[in-house]
Amino acid sequence: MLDKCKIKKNNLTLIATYDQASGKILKLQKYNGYNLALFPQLTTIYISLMPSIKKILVANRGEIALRIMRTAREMNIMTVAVYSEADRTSLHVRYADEAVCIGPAPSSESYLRGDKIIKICKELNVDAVHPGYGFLSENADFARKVKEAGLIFIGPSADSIEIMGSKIAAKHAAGKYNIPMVPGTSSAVTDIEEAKILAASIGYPILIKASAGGGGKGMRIVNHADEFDEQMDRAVSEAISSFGDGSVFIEKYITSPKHIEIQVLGDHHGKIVHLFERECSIQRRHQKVVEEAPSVSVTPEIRDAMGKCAVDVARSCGYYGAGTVEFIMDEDRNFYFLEMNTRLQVEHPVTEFITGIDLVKQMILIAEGKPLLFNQEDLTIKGHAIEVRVYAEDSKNGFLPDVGALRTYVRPQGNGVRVDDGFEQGMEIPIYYDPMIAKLITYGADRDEATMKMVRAIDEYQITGVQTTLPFCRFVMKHPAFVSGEFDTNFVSKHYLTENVKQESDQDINKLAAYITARLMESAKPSEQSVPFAEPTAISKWRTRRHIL
Ligand code: MV4
Repeated sequence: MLDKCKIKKNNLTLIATYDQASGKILKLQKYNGYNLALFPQLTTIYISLMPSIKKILVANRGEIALRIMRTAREMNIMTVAVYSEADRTSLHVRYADEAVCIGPAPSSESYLRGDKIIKICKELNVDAVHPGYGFLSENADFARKVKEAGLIFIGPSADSIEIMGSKIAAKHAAGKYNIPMVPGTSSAVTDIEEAKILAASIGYPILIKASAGGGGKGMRIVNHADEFDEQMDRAVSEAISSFGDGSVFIEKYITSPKHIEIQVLGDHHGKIVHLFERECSIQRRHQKVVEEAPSVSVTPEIRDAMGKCAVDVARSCGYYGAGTVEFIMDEDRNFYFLEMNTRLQVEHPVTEFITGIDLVKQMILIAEGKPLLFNQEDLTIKGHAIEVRVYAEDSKNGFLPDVGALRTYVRPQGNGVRVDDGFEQGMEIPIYYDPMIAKLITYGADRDEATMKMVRAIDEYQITGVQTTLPFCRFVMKHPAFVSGEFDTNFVSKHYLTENVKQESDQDINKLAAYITARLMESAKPSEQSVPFAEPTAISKWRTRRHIL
């Protein structure tokens, strides 16, 4: 929809022809006929035409929905929550100014129903949608439909999401710049014999990756040439069944990498900056458990080089909004671009601590068309932040998912401690969604201080009713490999499973077990359900150490 409007600015009368949906000016003329569109000093007028956001619908649940709403409230923006039937009593529902039930518990019938969400936006006069992470956050089709409905998608363009969603398209785009990539094919494998010749020249082991995969999904390791055909067959058929796209490519397999990612922010005016790195190597089955910023393995020189590469990757797809460029770094500190995540990430708070920048606020300002008000040189790292993810999983028993209610739930507090969660004492952890209970983040002047704060905060955290990954997180904080910084993506298998517990069974079986347990608990009578009260573990033995002198 095109519109014209007259603007008075600095004693000038201007006529702007602009596209209402995007707020973009197509033509800007002085009242007496000059074409002013080429005058960069008029960007302030350009900006003033962008719609300001008064109401945001958060298309997500749990901690991230709350985290987004908190910033919205600080910006005097109204919030709308959507929730599934399983989340009726959730904190994000109570925090929002308005809330709408969008369907039954399964995500496919609720949080993934983009059509329903857009309809609600129209009915409730919503200006913008924040997708959070997961669910619809990297769905290009949803981003496109939001825009077509005249709403603002608080995130990148649908085209950027699409390019980065295809790992082959992403490599292709990034190929326009001088960005280091793991040796391998730059396009989809079409000729198996040709691919085998390449694999032999790169050297085994190699990885076959699905173009539509990412985050560790759709990867296959090939250790020897004689497994190549079999693994290729499997990779292609898995890619077809999981993603509906059988394109795969091959890469040299870096066996002990560090996972380092760079946070970027880009505005609608072509400015892109990076907010340094996050170290995310400590993960289990591609699920991150401990993240920190900055990384002990990144020198100022590497940081600068990696940051520039990340900005170039973002530029290669005309990126705006918040995004993360993922790299792996080998033992010799060579780094390679892997993929770009076109969303706000779970671990974004560590970057917020070390830069002092509220990433959600920046996302909203960017979506309003405002220019970034800082330059790369203005950004510095101050202190050190560590995040641990508290999952309802039994880390002392093969990380089996645990279900149940939070019988005791007392958060740690104090200087440099942040807890992002969506639960309260007494609440049931729904089985339908990610089992993350909370993110615990600590901030200190340096890595030692942040680590010590983390141990203190973990010890203060009182959770009973479900088993959690807190003991594992404490184990990590105290482990010499973590303390020294000499760890990679194999940390858990190298130091934890072998040192502690029996090997876990298949994840699908775990999920099934969790489901059956939940069903059994539902059918149990309330009296049978109640468990004897468990004394929460306290950090002090004060009861036994009171003195009468
Ligand atoms: C790799 C790799 C080694 N070599 N690519 C996993 C997540 C996805 N973004 C890509 N991943 C990997 N790609 C090559 N050529 C090792 C991993 C990897 C990994 C990467 C980051 C964090 C954790 C990981 C755990 C296992 C494997």
